[in-house]
Amino acid sequence: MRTQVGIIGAGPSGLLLARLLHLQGIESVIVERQSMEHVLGRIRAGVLEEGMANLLREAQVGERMDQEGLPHEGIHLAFSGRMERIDLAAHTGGKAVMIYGQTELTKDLVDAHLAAGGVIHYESPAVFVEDYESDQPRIIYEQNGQRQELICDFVAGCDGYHGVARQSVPADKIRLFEKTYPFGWLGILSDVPPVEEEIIYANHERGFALCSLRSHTRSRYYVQCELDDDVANWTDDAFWDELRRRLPDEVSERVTTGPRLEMSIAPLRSFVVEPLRFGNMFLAGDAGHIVPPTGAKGLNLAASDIFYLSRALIAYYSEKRTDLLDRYSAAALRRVWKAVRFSWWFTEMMHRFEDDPITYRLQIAELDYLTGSEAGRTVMAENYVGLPFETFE
Ligand code: FAS
Ligand code: PHB
Repeated sequence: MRTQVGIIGAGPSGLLLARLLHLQGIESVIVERQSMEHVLGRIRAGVLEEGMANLLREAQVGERMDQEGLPHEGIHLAFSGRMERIDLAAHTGGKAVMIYGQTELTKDLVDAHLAAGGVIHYESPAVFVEDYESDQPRIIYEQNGQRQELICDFVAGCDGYHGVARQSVPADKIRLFEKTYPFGWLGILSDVPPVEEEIIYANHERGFALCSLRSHTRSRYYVQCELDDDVANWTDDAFWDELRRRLPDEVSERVTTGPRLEMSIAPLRSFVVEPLRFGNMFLAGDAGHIVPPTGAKGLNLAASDIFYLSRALIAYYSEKRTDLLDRYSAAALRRVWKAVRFSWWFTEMMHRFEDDPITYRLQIAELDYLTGSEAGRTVMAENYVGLPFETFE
């Protein structure tokens, strides 16, 4: 089989790229390891920066988000028994974030792409990318137990942290930067009204907690947990009790509890690949970088990668330009590293580090300074709403 752009992975990165290319008449084929049900069953991100929201509108899949999504102009930082609101809009000239689940936007992208005749091969894992340095790179994948070959002009590795695109590159041609954290996040999804209209990030001596939401009737909460913890160790009541212990009293007493729809543990890591281009193969999204979810940046970095990569491929097919393809990796990584830094800084400031009492005092001092300073609030706000995409045309 042959196509213009072969895409590995039908997560947000791969689907958004396929959609943006399709609207410009550029053909693509997506191969996805999992079933559609498995991909659509993932409970992940919930906070969209304006850049992502605008790309979804450009991809003509923003309608349900604009109807059902919740624009948020502030977040709360809870520490030392108190709550401080960061007015995102006031400190960024009116910017906000959109609360709309990754599950939902993935559904919107799949529905639109398939309705437009897009080709997505589910349960068809890529096993290797061959000849990515040539002008006819090939994705070797399996379908119904048979080896298949997809010949392309370009390959987009949108296959996440565990994907094969990156693993098709020899170790001496690629640099990996990784930092792991000694804790994870235990998350619950429950059909209960959120405790607060806006997101709360809580630093507590018992550990970090996060109060988020998917709608006015569906909440998403997290508590920091040990890396070797297990969901089986937690009853719903145990989760709610621990969450409430980590929140200021005036918040804790307002928490509405209920049964889990889902409970899972996510590890925290920072991970960056350099470069993001190898001949005619490009890495985008989690295939190229992972950030701890503290800053809500992971999905939003996939958006900026796809912003740059879609424009580069469109410029190639419409004007035979290769300059944007040449600029992709550096442009994407400049924004990635700034988001990795912010996510690292926010994670270090909000989480409990074992037996290190001075760190807790330093964290409280930083939070007290940051929320007491216009400059500090601006730093938090402009990073949280998302740094701008650079001009790329
Ligand atoms: P994805 O991992 O979503 O998609 C990659 C796809 O490639 C998958 O469908 C996979 O099955 C497929 N694939 C892998 N190997 C393959 C192969 N060999 N062949 C074919 N297909 C293959 N980000 C935020 O911004 N905010 C958050 O709040 C947030 N919370 C998160 C919570 C959790 C538990 C996790 C795990 C992540 C969270 N993230 C969050 C980050 C997350 O949303 C990612 O950034 C986002 O899914 C990135 O999208 P993709 O790059 O498409 O990667
Ligand atoms: C979520 O709603 O899942 C969420 C919100 C903010 C974060 C991380 C996750 O920083």
